[in-house]
Amino acid sequence: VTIEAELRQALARGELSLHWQPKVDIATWQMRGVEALLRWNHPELGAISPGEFVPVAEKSGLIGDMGAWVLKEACRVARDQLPDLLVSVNVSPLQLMREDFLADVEAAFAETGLSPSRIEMEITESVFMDDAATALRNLHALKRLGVQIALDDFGTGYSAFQYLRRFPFDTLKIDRAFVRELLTHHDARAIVRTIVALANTLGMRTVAEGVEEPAQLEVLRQAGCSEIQGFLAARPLPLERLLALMSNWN
Ligand code: G
Ligand code: G
Ligand code: MN
Ligand code: NA
Repeated sequence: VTIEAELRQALARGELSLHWQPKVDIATWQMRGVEALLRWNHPELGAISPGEFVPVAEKSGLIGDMGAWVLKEACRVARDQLPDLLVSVNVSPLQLMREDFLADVEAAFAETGLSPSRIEMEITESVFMDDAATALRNLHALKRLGVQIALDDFGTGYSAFQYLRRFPFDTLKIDRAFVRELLTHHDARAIVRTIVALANTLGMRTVAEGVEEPAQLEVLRQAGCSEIQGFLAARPLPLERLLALMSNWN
């Protein structure tokens, strides 16, 4: 049996779940939001990482149904359990380009009654590589609905400042590759400072990913970064553990 066939059944069998990782305001240490991260617990193979199965879902077209499930689940949790947090979901470029994408998004909001402004979609800059016109059309449609849009993994891949001019992203997520080298490499520190200054000038929130050490936090604070996400604040957690963490956060 292929991983693709297994994945097709996983959705139906309820083997997929979401973990939640907090985003924390650097100035106040308040929790501002959470990122939903997909997990697959296979009955025999155990945990399979999204880095492995998301590409399979993309190739097989299953990304449409999988993404729709993630969004609906995130909307339900945002509505019922996380009323004060912005809830972020990852949207793959291939998912965003699908013909049924906008209908699925509208259905999730209609069925849950959640305001679209409660949801942020994290999209990587590779979305502009194949069919930039369709990508832009769908991004603008999301924005008109009131969904917030984050540019994920910024600074890696085919990164170009040009992308920041093509669409008014609400949030810029600084890739953890830069954060990892923040204390050891002057160039990483200079790049992060410049990215944050640019984002602030353009009116975008900045979220630094992969923050593990207090000293990294301090550099980010001095750079003017607004939020961090990373093991220093919290790991991605099952919902019950996130709620427990929230109940004695501050
Ligand atoms: O949580 P983890 O570090 O294992 O995530 C690995 C990668 O999988 C990350 O790049 C993350 O963006 C991606 N990912 C996690 N959840 C989802 C999801 O629901 N949809 C998509 N398309 N990608 C996801
Ligand atoms: O590509 P994306 O940013 O969506 O991926 C998020 C992934 O980063 C999650 O799979 C999560 O497990 C991982 N992650 C989150 N915080 C940290 C951290 O502080 N250190 C490391 N090494 N990984 C992290
Ligand atoms: Mn992400
Ligand atoms: Na990211």
